[in-house]
Amino acid sequence: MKNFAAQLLLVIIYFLINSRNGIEASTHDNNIDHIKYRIPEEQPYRTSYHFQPPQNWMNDPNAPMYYKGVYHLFYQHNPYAATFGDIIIWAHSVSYDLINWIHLNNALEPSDSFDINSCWSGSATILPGEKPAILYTGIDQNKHQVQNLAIPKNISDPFLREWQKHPQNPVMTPPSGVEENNFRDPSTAWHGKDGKWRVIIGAQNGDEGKTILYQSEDFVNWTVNPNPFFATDNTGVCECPDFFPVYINSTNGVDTSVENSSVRHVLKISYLTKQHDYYFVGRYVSGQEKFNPDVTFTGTSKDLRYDYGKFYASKSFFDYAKNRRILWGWVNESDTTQDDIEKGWAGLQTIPRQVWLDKSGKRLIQWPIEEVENLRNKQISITGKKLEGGSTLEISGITASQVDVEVLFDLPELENGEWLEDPSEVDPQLLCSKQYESRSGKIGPFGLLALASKDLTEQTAVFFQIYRTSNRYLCLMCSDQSRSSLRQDLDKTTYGTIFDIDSNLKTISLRTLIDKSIIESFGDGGKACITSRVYPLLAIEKDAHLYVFNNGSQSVVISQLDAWSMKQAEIGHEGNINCA
Ligand code: DQQ
Repeated sequence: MKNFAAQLLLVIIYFLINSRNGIEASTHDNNIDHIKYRIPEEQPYRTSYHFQPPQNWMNDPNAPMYYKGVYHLFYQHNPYAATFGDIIIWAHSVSYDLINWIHLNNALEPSDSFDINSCWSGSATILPGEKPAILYTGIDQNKHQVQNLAIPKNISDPFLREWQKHPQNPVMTPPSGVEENNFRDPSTAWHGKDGKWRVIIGAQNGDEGKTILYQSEDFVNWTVNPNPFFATDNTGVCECPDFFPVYINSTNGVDTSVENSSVRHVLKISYLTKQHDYYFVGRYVSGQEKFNPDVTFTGTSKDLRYDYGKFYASKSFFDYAKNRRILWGWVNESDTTQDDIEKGWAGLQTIPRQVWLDKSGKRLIQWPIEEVENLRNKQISITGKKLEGGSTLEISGITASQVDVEVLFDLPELENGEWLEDPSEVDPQLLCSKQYESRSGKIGPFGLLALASKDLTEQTAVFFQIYRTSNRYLCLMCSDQSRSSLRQDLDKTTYGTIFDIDSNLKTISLRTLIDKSIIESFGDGGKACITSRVYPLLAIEKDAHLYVFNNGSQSVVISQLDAWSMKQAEIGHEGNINCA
């Protein structure tokens, strides 16, 4: 008996030691079968400064707004599981700086025939007299999609904790020429010069994806415009449309209702069949209630996207406190559903981005909001360091699993770039699929190896490579997840995009926000963005490393590199903040 007790004790001690150590294998052990997963409570992948609900599933950001000194974020949430569910509600959090968050009670839950089967996405509009109003999609008792109105119970509460649904709901039902189950996601409304409100709704009819415009004088009674505001073929439903003006010559944001010669307009559509957010710069023809994009949708890699990685159902708002337009986007998982369930959560929001129109007038620039810099802690800097082709340099002394890194590379003569015969034929994602060591690059590939293990068996390479054609220069930007984890069951798609660069370009910048299982990269000052979700087995916590590398035949110089370990954001329930 004594013997049995001793044996039992040994088994328990063995078990405890192994579960504490988490991963058993050494960093040189490539055989996945020998690697034991960390116990879920240790949560090495839960982010420390990105917005996440306390638990369970999150998808689209909803109704972001600034109201009486407080930022609001609502989001699509399954309160019961870490998977998308039959019942989706609006969860609600508030913040004073868009980085530290207080979770409040749910704002909208199914309650009436017009939303009894879920409260889907929608947007906020601040009505005259500083009165916020929300338009959202209800899945009604027949499982049809309808639009509903909700207003705060008490507008003197800056947290806007309680919302009441309007007695005239639904305020919009599927019009003719729109499928009953493909009519959703009202945008923020704008106020026309004729005093009427306008809002667009995502829709589909057969092969045609479209956005439908409604008008109203009182925000309750809405009339549909018979002609689509914007339409494309073979794209599925146009989810979560976002429509807003941008200044032609300023990084400042502008209120959604502004329409004059200083602004252009942007329409963003989340195409269901593509699962990407595409945007179009163009002209809003207010008299005809139409949007004319400067370039049409091609369904190829030429179309402009906010982000070339995981990023969907985004929504922007005008932050009148700081005169800027802020963009939120949902970052989906690359992990398996089973692992999401075991971790107990799924879905992130990006770090909010400021957006403005590039000087070229052709594309948007995105940059992490300045408030994220308040989390910057220990700093490491490198200046004037030459990186010969084939070299790798570790950026040590920072917490590589939780870091903000900005690198400015001095470029050699662009004439030395790789020749590209016909850029219109290029699929950047395909071009990125070759790993950087086997690329025969001249200027590049150079960039960062993020969330890398010491022996580099795990790494996510975020890099540039410069190309030239007969009349212009191009930069390929890639995020290669193929070696992001020793696990085989993850989505490891490699992402990429290619963009024009100025023939006089002497430097190019790369900023990357790394946070446990997310890598958000901003190329060339925010011209191109790629967000990745990665789940390394080895490169976690103290075993994560960060490197800068060059594998082109030409050397590049790190003109300036700054990397900061990032502090944890304070995200938690009211009265219980501290747990991200
Ligand atoms: N997510 C919502 C819909 C929207 C989709 C449902 C986009 O309203 O079209 O959670 O991700």
